[in-house]
Amino acid sequence: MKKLNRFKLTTLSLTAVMLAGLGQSTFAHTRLDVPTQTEGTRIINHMVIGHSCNENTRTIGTSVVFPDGVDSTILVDGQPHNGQLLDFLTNYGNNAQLLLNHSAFTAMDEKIVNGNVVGFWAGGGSGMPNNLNVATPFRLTAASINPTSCAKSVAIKISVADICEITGVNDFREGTVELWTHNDLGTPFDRVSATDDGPATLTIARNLATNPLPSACGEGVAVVVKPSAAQINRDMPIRVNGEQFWPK
Ligand SMILES: [Cu+2]
Repeated sequence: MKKLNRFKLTTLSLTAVMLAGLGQSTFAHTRLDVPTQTEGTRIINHMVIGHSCNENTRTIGTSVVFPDGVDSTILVDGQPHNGQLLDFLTNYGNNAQLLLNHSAFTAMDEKIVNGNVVGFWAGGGSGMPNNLNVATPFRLTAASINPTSCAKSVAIKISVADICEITGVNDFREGTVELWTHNDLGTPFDRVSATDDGPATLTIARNLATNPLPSACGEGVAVVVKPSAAQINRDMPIRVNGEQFWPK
């Protein structure tokens, strides 16, 4: 009898802790564990899924896409830049290495285009319930900022789709998928949102001690890199050996 009471108490306090956690995670989007890295540094970062598609769903897979830097949109203090990404970053293109991790999903792989890792996916297994989080680990190298540029920071916009039900694009809706993507590219993967608040951002900060701004730069500029619509359409689907598993 005594034992039972203690068990009941423990269950009660566990429930209280879970409820408190639930309230918090409702507002947590899918974001990088470490959203800002100094240029040239390499760390093990994580893409953290903060909640499932809704309270009654489990996240059964995730698809992540980095702008490839080839046909990406580059904004400088909000204005389109007509040159190349090389004007601001000297070694961008193959900066991520997915780490094998079976904690949440049974299958995973990198997405490779022209020898570069442009994203990764993970899926399979019983998935993540709404009240827990998943942290997918990957080694991430922050590219170096071109010393001749005026960039004080370069924000890389990472698109993510967290999948709760495998559907075609026509059945993307509340409960089947969470799209942490741009709202204005014109792709089937676009987030429905009034503001462009979807993607997870990696901000690469200039190391002002070892790579000071040229004197002509003044305060420096903030650069943003977004994927093209063509790249999102190419790289967001999950394919294994050429066969597409999502969307379908
Ligand atoms: Cu959220």
